[in-house]
Amino acid sequence: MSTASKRNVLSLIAAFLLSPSIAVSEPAAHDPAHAIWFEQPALNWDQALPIGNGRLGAMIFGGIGHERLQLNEDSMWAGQSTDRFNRGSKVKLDAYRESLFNGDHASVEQGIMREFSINQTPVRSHQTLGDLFLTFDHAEASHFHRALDLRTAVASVNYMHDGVRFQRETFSSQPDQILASRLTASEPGTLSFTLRLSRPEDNGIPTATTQVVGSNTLVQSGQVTQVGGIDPNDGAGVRFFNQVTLLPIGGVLKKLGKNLRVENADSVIIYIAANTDFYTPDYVGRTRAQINTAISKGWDALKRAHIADYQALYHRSVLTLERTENTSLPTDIRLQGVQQGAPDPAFSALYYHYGRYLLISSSRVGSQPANLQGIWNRHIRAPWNADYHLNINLQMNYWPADLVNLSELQRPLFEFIKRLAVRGRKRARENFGARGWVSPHATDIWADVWTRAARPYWGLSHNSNAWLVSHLVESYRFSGDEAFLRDEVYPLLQEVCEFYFDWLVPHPQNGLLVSGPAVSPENRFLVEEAGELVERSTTMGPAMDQQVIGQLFKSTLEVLDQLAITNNFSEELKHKYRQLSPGIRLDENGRIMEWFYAYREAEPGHRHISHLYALYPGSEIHPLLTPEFADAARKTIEHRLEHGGAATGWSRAWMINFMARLHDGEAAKRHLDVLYQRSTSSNLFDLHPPFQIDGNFGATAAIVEMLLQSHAGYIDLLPALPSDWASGAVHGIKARSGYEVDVSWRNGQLAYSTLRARKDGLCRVRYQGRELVITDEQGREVSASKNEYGIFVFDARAETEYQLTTKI
Ligand code: FUC
Repeated sequence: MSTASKRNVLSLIAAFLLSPSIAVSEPAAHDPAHAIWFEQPALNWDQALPIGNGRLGAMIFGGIGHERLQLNEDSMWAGQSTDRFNRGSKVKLDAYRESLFNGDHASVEQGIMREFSINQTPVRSHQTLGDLFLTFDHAEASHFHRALDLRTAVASVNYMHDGVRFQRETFSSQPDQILASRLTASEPGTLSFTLRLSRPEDNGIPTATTQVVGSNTLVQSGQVTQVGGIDPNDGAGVRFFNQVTLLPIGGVLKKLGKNLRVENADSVIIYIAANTDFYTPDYVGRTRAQINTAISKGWDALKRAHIADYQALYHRSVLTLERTENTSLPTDIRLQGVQQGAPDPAFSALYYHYGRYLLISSSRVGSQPANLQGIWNRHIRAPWNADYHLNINLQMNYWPADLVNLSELQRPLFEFIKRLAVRGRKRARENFGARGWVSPHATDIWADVWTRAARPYWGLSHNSNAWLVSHLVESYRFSGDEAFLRDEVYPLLQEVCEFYFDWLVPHPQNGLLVSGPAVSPENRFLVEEAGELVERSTTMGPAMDQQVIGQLFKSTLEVLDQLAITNNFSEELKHKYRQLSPGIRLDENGRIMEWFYAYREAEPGHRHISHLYALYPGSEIHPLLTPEFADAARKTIEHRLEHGGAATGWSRAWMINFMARLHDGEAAKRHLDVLYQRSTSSNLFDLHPPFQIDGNFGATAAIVEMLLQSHAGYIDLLPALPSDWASGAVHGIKARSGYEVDVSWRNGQLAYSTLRARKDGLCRVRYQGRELVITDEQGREVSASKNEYGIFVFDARAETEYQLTTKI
């Protein structure tokens, strides 16, 4: 007997001893709030089911004759970390500013990207790891069922063929960094299939080599390429290694060329591990070790550890909404019902749980931030390269993290921001003659900060540094963690403020500080040049820049106050904040101006609604505290919508948040319904189209914003509850200042709310201006005062739970 076949026999014996008989049964009925399920296989990728551990993921098709596991690893990127430069300088910037103040857009737009952008080298693409295909001997089935159980993060396929019940279960384990799949059959010796590993070509060029190793392993290795870049060295990316090991019980294993064949097995376990040299030079050794550890732990222990790890995050929050007869239908039919207007409030609970599932599965401590497709990308050259777009998309991915009690999943974002800052300092100094650091409108895993854009309307947006650091500030507001504030948040904030101290220039009209040359992300206006209307984008002081910078300055002043810091920086900050030109200015129609000047809009229904940053995710516009701005925001939205605005999935998700922030629950729900109708595939992925995950996350955040808000210095209970959600409950969401909150309501009215305080402090809470009774854990009424806005204020103690009800 050869050593390989001896090993094979030993592993079969070991596997048999470890797992006696495996019961294969009919799938249990799903809890419709926590499962996505179908009665047929996925015909295309948008119907397949995603699993992931933050780094390693798969889309599972659940085919009968052919099963496809489209695999992903989050560091599969083309390109490499290279230092770049361009010809931009502060002198040139100042000249462009001068031209723009004089209304000369043409010369600026002709020159600026040549000097400030490396437009020949595109942002590189995240890429698929490849596909694992299983070809079975049978192609027909009855009683077919495939599902993703959101409570366990296990995807399953279950069907009958020829009197035998077949079942497959697959999960991606975070603790063991492995994908594990188990195939079982109700009759011994009935499992036969061929296993093939492949990877798509890059413009006709093979991208990986596959081989059979020993009797039960397939490996695939290569280096990511991206053919088509101007610079031939630019494409070469990470080196990768992917190992698939089979452990059958019963039956025989055969090598078929580059494939493996299992014949007449009782059950088969497949372990898949993959790594790249992005994380470790020993990516091959790490992969082998992960497979070996999995084999020695065994299926049951791996699955238990996976579920325990996952549930520690998933079980933190639950949303319950009313069920109807549609609720228990398979997800695709249920979605069709929702799209046609059938009542199914609980569908939004499923969407909420799925959003949390997707975040847990695509962003974990130690992984890369979720990209435009999370980690699920089937392409070599993905739409928008599945990159990190910093002019809203990456930020939107993390909108729900704190709200839904998954704060630590933002760690990859924070680490990424720190990496951007490293090169960003060099660029700020060299190109902008500024202190601090700057980041571009889009980047990739290499955290390059060099603008790569041919046109200014998308490339010339530099406020991402301020927008990104606002995520750290917000996270502090939720946790109240002062060490995080002092050690991580404050240094980043200070540097970004310093960048703007040097970047802002006085507007000749009034001497107030404006940002520029800048754009309102991706939008354009019309100006007259030589008697003709021409589309331009570059200007001075667009509203969004002014709002983002204003919010940055204001937050930093609060942080300085909190940390009791007074120094030259704080003095400079106060001075600049006073001098800053306001970001919210109204035009003659009472709408918020998108630009400093009253330009004619080229696309009044544009998907970016950047001048409403101050409404969401910012917090400067509020129906109660700044009603005149809220009114202007509403008019701005109406104008956008009248011209076809919010047409992409992510833009619609933003719209739901706007409506929630305007306390208009009916409109928020209407837009949520439109998102389900126009921008949701049957696996509930958000569609730009194509698939882009930001809309899933944006809408998940919006669902919380409808039920609870805390951005205006107080906890607002049920601020935008739609009549469709007459009764329901949400458990375990978070409010700023360290509160965990449950809210329950009946017939559109608050039933009760529970607040768990993490630290001592004044708690401010409001419910529609109505009288609230607040009791402590002993049921004693807590004395509270009520202010002019109907906000109740009481002294909350750390680690204490308070019950709030309305006075009858
Ligand atoms: C922004 C949007 C596009 C797209 C891209 C990834 O630039 O304007 O619609 O979502 O990001």
